[in-house]
Amino acid sequence: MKMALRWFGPSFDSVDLHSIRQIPGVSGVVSTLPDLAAGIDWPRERIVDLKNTIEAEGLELLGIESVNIHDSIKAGTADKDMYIERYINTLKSLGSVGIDLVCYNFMPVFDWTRTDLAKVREDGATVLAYDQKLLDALHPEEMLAQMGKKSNNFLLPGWEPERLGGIRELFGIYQSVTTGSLFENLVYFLKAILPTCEHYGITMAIHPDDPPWSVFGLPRIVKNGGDLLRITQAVDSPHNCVALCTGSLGSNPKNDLPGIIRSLGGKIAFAHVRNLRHTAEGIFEEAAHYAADGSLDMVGIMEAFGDIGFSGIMRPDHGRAIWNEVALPGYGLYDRALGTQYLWGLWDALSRTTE
Ligand code: DNO
Repeated sequence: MKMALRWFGPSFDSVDLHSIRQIPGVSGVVSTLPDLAAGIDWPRERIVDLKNTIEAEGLELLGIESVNIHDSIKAGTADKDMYIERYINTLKSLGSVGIDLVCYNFMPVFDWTRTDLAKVREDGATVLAYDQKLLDALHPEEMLAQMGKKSNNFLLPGWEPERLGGIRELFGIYQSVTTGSLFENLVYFLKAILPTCEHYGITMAIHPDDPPWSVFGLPRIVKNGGDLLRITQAVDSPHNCVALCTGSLGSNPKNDLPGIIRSLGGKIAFAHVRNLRHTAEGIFEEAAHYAADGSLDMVGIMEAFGDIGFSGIMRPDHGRAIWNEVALPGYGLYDRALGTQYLWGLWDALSRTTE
């Protein structure tokens, strides 16, 4: 198992590589080119630059999170093949510089959704939070404006202003898309790209929907263990894998995370491990990685990763904003660094007791 931190690149992240390098047990980062909107063919020299920048600090580029998928592919519109071709070209460039892991999601319009990016906790730390009742009272455009205001002036991953600027049109293209056709569009996409992935040795890791239920009436197809298994079985390839995100799946308390990890086994290529607190149905807030701070069975989760012999890339996920750090919400240095140490602590202790 290798531990990574997510890093958005020098112009988009408050955290520098030098600091990441000083976290014990973190050997690399997963990164992306945040200025390239979904649907753009990534210039190879930009990828080479990113890799060189990371390696110059003694870290590895352990994967790309994410190469986002254009809405035409997800909605299955007439121009989808053009965007799939560009995605394939990007994969070829990534593969040619030795990148072997690509994370993506298949959520219509939005990536992750929260109703608060800085909910103040009793100790003064702030966290990302979600309340279905608040969301139901909002129009998507209002939510977009709120997210923008609370982003600390950072570009939020998956919330590219130029794409979401046309939010009404975006909703329009999904009007006739059902969960069934969204799933078929995912299978169509995977069948088209996996031969390239196999050629270059790139594993695709699909990220669960966050939260794992429909928002604003849009269809969702990556909500639980059954959905993830079905996706991995729909196109049979060792490169068709999963990014197991405990926080996304775990916002629905019905999702038995250790059970899901065991059922997916070797299909998990990438793991985002974080904790959250359930407040009531459809209401949750994020928490420290430390098990007792939230509702998720962090020990059982790490034990399940041990049981499946997990040897992929793991990263801590959204941290609380603490110690006056100003960073991209969820992606400061301090709490994620604490998270890595907790995850390594569990991992080391659990592997000692099972030896
Ligand atoms: C949010 C992240 C997501 C994730 C994408 C994967 O903080 O977990 O943006 O990276 O959904 O494509």
